[in-house]
Amino acid sequence: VDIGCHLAGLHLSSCILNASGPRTNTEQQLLEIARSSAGAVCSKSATLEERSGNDQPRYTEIQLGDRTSSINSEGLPNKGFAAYTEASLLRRLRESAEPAGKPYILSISGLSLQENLRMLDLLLESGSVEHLSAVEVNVACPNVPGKPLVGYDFPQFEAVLKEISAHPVFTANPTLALGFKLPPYLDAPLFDAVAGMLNPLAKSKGGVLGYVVCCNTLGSALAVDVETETTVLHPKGGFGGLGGPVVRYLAMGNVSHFRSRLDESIHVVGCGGVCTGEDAFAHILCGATAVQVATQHRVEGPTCFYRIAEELKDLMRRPAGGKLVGASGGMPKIR
Ligand code: RRO
Repeated sequence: VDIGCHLAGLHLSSCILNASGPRTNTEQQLLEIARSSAGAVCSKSATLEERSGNDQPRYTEIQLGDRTSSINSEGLPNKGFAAYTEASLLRRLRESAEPAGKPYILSISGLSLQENLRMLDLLLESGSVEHLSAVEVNVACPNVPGKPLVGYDFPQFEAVLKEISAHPVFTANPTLALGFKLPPYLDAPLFDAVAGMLNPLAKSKGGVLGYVVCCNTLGSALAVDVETETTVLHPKGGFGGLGGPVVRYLAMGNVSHFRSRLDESIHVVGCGGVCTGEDAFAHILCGATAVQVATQHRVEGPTCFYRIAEELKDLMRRPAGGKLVGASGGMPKIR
């Protein structure tokens, strides 16, 4: 059974890959993903300069049955843009990649449009760009104090989409894929509005947009400890981004809403609550071409990519035989 896929011109030997965020900060962590069964390696969202992130405690887990969800307020801790694009890291990733040629996706999350454009300038100038498969622009971090979420501020979002997709690094490197990691949306007019901004950037319209990820964590989640009568997390008044199985149905709704509205040449990557092969298949039925794993990767480690892939293959071998139809815009049948 082949669970590979073609995502925005890239070939992934498995449609299950890691999400930016958990276990993606250090070179060691990225190399472990390269050696794992993940279909691609995706870095922690980079800023121009290294950041240590918000104060501790900034992460908590929520257990419902045997499923683990999470709330985080990490605050964009990362090693800085240079660390994720330096030649030695890219060489070690290539040497460790199993199978060879596994795509490497650089996630960026500049604190301003100018910072994102500056990182793309540096990429254009560097020799690293030829060893990079995709740039995934995160417009959905809920946790940086004083920085409202770009994906919810439509005038700002539209400027970001236009300027980033017009950057010469993409025209100079036609195989370099561009993706955007979106926040979750909750209302049909918002899906219409965002799809209306994304569709003009499609490759079929002469643009460079290859994919979107649906979705980042759901912001403004609040966990409280009833013993101490305090918030569980410290930064930003205790609020953080909710991820994992508790948001899976919302993520799948976002996948389906975007799949039905976006140009066929813009792929949708599902992200939210994927713990099992069945969860991955459910995302694919909603229209996902590939799925990213975040909280479960953090909890289980990179062996999760092998387990989830094997579970998905077992599902595909059923007599009823699911087909991985996400790339062709598959929708679940309406009962
Ligand atoms: O680092 C974070 O606090 C963080 C980021 Br950049 C993000 O995009 N999503 C999230 O849940 N946490």
